[in-house]
Amino acid sequence: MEFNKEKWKEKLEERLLEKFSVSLKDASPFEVYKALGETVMSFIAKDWYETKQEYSKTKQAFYLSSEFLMGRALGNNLINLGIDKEIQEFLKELGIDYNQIEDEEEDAALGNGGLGRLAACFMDSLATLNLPGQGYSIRYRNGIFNQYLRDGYQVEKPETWLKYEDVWSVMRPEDEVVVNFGYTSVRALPYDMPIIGYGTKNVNTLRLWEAHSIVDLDLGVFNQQDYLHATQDKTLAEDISRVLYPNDSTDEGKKLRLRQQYFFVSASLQDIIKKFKKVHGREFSKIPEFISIQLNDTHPVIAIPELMRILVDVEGVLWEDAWEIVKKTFSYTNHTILAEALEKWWVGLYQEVVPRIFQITEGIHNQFKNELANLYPNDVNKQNRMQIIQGNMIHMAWLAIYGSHKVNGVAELHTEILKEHELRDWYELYPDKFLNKTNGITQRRWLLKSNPQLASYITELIGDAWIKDLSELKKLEQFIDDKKVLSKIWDIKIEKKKELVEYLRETQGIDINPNSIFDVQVKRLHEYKRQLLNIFQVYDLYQQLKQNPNMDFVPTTYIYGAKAAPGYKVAKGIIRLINDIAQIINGDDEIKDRLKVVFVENYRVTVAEKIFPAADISEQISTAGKEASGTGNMKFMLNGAITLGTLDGANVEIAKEAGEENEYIFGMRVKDIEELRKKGYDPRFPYNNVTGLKQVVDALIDGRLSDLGSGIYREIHSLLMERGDQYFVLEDFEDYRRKQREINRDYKDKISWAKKMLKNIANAGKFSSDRTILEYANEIWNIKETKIK
Ligand code: AZC
Repeated sequence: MEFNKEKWKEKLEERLLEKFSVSLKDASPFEVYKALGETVMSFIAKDWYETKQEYSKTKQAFYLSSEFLMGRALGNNLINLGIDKEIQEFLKELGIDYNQIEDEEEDAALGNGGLGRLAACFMDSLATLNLPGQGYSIRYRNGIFNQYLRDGYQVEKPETWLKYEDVWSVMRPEDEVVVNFGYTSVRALPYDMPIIGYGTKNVNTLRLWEAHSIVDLDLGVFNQQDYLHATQDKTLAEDISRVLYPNDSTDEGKKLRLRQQYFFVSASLQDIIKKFKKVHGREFSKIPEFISIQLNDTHPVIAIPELMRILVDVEGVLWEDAWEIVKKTFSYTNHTILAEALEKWWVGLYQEVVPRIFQITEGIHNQFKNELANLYPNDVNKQNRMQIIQGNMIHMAWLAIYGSHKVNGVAELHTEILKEHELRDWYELYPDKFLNKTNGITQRRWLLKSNPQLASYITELIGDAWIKDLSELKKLEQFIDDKKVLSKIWDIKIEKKKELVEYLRETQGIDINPNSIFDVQVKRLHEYKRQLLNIFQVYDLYQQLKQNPNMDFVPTTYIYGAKAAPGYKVAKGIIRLINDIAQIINGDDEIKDRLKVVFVENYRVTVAEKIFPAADISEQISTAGKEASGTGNMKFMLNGAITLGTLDGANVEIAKEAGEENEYIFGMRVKDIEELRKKGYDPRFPYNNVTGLKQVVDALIDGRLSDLGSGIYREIHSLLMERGDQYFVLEDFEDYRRKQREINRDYKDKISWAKKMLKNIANAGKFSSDRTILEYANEIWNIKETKIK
């Protein structure tokens, strides 16, 4: 976008006056933020409108996701419009600090973790690539909770991003629809957010539905002074979009959750079909030619029976014809092999919440049951395993696979495991449905925005084409022996570490040595991600430094950031354990500055933008086979951190791209785990035989550490020692510790370390979400670039 300073100033002043009756020089940072946001909205309005017009004529992909973890929009929008520097400069001239303005924005945190953030990166790539794609979800009034620490334990407080309204949302009452549940109906009111592509006029849309009651107040009741009763209906309806379920990779199975899912899915499909009819009339057989719908995990899978309902009940299409349309329209992404995350709904509940949808689901189930009986007449077990309704449970993943034309995993290893194990029956039945789509991240937010120093240095070296084509980074390899370049990327890393140090001093009052190694693990807290392995190693290291004060050792700071699902006791215990150990180590004067442990409170997108650029080591240490892909691992790599990881998820591909010699790979592989399981794993073996391990594990129960009486340390101890150490923490400990020592030695050689950094950056090209999205567009959705002039 062309930047005209006078015009911006005029608009901004006008907004401030109209909205707050304040002049630019007296406006508060909040007022400037609001007015600036609205000014951006006014400048993109026309392009947004034209994008919608153009897209309506062509095939579109709709991304149905219960989560979009967007983070802040202002900075990203200005960058994508290509006016970020100009705005910063212009505000500076007016005596306004841009950073202060940016900090007025709350994160739009409508997601839990990887799955939600992936959806957000996909939105950015779709718009940047001029692809006709739109997101649909729920406008949760409260996103993921804010995390605070009290005595080292997590406490949750509601997140309130809409408290002062959101400048990036436009209400569209003309597109409101009604969603019918068994017992009641609610209004679904859409709000659109613009998704501004980088260096293009295209502005895509993320549509979020808000729930409202049909009758806001029951006047009859209200007149009898029974106010609570009168507002009951309103509250019940509004509950639907009130709060995001704070679970990552586990399935809650609650009624409200099912209502949320059906609510946004039904509203979205009604919307999609209404728009289709406007252009194509009643030629429903053309739906797959113009519409592709991606189901992001099992959460929106109820869309399959819902489209059947719309076609059969509302539009009068024959069941058989409708089913053909459905199968060609949907595709499904699986994000996990953890059994507890594959959603299953209890028949009774499903029937109560969406009775008509239950009948249709049963119809689909019966149809498939007959197919199975014909396919496998001699294998009743297999028939039973594959049924959509089994006993009194509805298997949403099975419904998804049966009703989709494509099914994908999110990294090569993950897709292979699905095909060989979890979804083996299905892969045998439908080999052509299965494909892999390795995840990616947008380099606009995760390098250009979060690390402007490294971004502009890269541009200085190889030009700026990488911003739209990340494979360009490969050109950096020509500098692998260039000492000047190597020392510059080292210096940039130090600069970013200093910025993080400053931030953590301000927000948490901690002092960190910027010359120490920053070893970082940021992600949701889950046993399979093994934050426990990490902190065990730290505790062991602490003992060694105490016993051997002259040990040759580069000072190291271990940084953690993680939210635990509020009901996940063990995860919360691990947070307490990290903070407990942090307090001991950080408070030990003999250790000062050699070893430090920091738990960053309330880890979220905005904090992540400060952490990734400052990391030296990227901890990706999940039990092999458990992490479907990971995407944080890609953000670290792009910013020159070296992976310390197991061969799990996308780590496998990261190591392959950068060369295994440029990462620190350790621990059991998937096949080692299979073998050990067969043989029988006894955690007492490493416990008794690995030097130092026993004293680390026993610290949980011998009084050296304290869970303040909650009993959770004993529980963790028992999970390891008596209940089989499911995630092989003890088994992998020794190899992990060995790699940690190697890192500490290698870090001293600055040039060879910087070479590793450069190798990682140069080979991060594959992990752009642009590459991922192009694969989806070409191999699943069949959508084409539609550029606005
Ligand atoms: C995550 C996976 O755990 C992670 O490995 C993957 O990178 C990410 O999806 C994106 O594909 N799964 C979730 O976040 N799941 C939920 C329900 O939050």
